[in-house]
Amino acid sequence: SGAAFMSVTNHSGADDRLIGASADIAEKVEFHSHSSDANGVMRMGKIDGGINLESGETHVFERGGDHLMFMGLKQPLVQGDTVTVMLEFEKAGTVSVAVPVDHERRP
Ligand SMILES: [Cu+2]
Repeated sequence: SGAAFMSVTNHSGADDRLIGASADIAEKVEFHSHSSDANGVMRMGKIDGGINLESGETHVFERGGDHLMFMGLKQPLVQGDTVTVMLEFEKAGTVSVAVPVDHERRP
């Protein structure tokens, strides 16, 4: 699997909701969150029901926080390639995002 990070800002002037994502390179793309359990161990879990984005709001997907998870990669992610991710919004519809593959970036 692989993960993608980005920040998404709602410039539409109306409240919206990010309800799904997809990419050609993966069977499916899920929204995940990170949280620490009672023992301080970080666990990630699927975010159900999408992500609310009020007008003007920015949602950040970042390492150690919420992220897009590519499940069932169909091909290796090659350094320097660009992956097209389709974000699906309740009102704005589908928006495509070009995500550069970067195996070297660290927080
Ligand atoms: Cu994940």
